[in-house]
Amino acid sequence: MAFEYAPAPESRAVVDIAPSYGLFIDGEFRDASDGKVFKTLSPSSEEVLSEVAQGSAEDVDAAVKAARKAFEKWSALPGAERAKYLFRIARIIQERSRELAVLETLDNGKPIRETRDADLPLVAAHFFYYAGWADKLDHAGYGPNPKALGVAGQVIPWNFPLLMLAWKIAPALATGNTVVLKPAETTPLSALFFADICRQAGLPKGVVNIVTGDGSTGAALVEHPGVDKVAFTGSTAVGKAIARSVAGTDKKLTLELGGKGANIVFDDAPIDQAVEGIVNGIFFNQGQVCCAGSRLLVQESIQDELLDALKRRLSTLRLGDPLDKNTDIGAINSAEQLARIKALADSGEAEGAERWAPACELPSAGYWFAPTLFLNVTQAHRIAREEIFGPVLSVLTFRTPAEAVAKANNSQYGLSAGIWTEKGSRILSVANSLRAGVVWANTFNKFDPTSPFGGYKESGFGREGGRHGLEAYLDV
Ligand code: TAP
Repeated sequence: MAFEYAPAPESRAVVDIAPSYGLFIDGEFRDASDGKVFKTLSPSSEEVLSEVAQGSAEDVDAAVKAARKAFEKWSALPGAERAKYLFRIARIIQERSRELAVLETLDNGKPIRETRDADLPLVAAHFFYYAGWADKLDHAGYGPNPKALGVAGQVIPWNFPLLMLAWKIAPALATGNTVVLKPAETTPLSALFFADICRQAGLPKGVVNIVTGDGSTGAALVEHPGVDKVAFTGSTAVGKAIARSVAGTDKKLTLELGGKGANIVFDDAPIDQAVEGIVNGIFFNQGQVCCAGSRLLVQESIQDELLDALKRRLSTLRLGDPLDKNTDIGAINSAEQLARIKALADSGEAEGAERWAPACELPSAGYWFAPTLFLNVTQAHRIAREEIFGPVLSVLTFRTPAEAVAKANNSQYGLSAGIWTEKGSRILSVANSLRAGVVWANTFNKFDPTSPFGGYKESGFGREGGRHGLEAYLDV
């Protein structure tokens, strides 16, 4: 692993971060009602990037009222008119994508190569895709004149801050809803830049409101009686608490929660291609991906060959400055998340799995974790059962396809899986037996706005993306 830092060519000078930001309510930035603020920092350097308003219950109330007021006109606009705003937002995102990519990398810690080549193109694509639906809702298969639900309260996590915002806001606006969105406490900045883009696009006041804050701000939003629809992405624990708080109300709810994806490699798989897919499956975004391929299931007969190739490949990954275009592994998003990853990795060793990582020197400032493999993992180990949400791969073996399916399905989660084989018939039969919302064949972590995404079991319910993603925001 190489650790000589080239000076970051994607200079942070392309983004102008203000020393402080307010809440975006009714088309204006304003301070929190009680004047409270919190700091957001760069996880790769621990440098404070900005101070952000901490939204109170009173602020959430003001945002929901603004969204309610805006709803009447927004939902009554012809779909083609709403589409114009969404297309405009999509184009501005494309125009400002370099600035947004650098901003996201600074606030989140993920490599610029990912924000530039994956996050930002997908964000724009999502707005373009749902802009295209806005005037075709009568043809979406939900009968004539499907109606918007009203005010959507949306709570998102820190792992794909702008992309999760796009997944939530684009379909909500296309279908005529208005929104109040709460970004994660550690990554509020791209949502606030998005608020500025809404102003730039001339979006009517109150259609999009951004209330920054911590979990208490999220709870105030979810519990607000003026919210008609709650959309949440985050941990299964918080998702369960939200489901309880929404129970007994007439709020609609969709939950996108955790995962423990199985990446299954059969003995006829092309090894080099599979190794790239395994690396992409678990080390993309430092493994902080709900659908990460965090369990490798490898057929016993090719175990040695595959693991040798995988170790060689891991030794070439570059960890370091996320603004360097050559960086493969960036920083972990927060000190809390790093502590969670360390604790679970320690449990792997304590329970008897064999830990392996390439020779690796971690930067002294910031939050870092070396790409790590665990061998000789059993299904009982915590690292095989619990979501680590970090760059840690648990390796298990199997002999037959039936055993692979049984092990893959032996999880409280059911979000994603991958299959590596040359046999098309095997892809179809294994995919049909997997209880996973998304199954990739001979690839991993491929996203497209036209494809529905979501889970089974404790990974949540409801689908985002594609035509199915409209249903979550329509009274059908
Ligand atoms: P959470 O703690 O669940 O946070 C997610 C969001 O909910 C954040 O905005 C958070 O605010 C807010 N929140 C916290 N407590 C709340 C409450 N009681 N009521 C309402 N909102 C509340 O998760 P995290 O630590 O940010 O993210 C890691 C976890 O999220 C992982 O387990 C991962 O699996 C899951 N995740 C799942 C997906 C999908 S698509 N299934 C995607 C990303 C992440 P603060 O940030 O201020 O705490």
